[in-house]
Amino acid sequence: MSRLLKTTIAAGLVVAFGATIAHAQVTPEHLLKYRQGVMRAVAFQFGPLTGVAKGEAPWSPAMAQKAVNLAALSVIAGDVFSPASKDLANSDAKPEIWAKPDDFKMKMTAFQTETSKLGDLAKAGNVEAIKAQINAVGKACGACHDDFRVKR
Ligand code: ASC
Repeated sequence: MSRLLKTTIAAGLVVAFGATIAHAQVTPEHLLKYRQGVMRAVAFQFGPLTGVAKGEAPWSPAMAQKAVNLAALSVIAGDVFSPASKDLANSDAKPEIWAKPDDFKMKMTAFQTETSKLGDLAKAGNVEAIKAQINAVGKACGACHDDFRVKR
């Protein structure tokens, strides 16, 4: 296949796919799945890290990757509570998220700040400092859940 043809096909795919996304209707159900998927991804990074903090699992390159992933996911977590998603059924998100946006933003920002610190520490590799920071992240998770997630 010629290079020009390949480029043309690739450009066509980009246009077609882009148009699909642009025109796809984002339903409340999509927003809920997005939110729950992102929060689940957060939990699947953080869960194993809590094992390190408790001394039940060794620090490792895979754990360092989870810490870095978590820092990136925390940024995305800031994008999954848009007002367009506030009236979803079957959600553990409390209405206070949208009724007290400044409080919520403060807690979300704290979560992002703590995970960012953890990501930086993970790259540096001081395990005692990492363990302490994993606990700091857990506190930030819990502080937000206390006020803004339905108890379960
Ligand atoms: C987790 C998880 C949470 C937090 C929270 C920390 O692993 O799923 O929701 O930690 O329990 O306080």
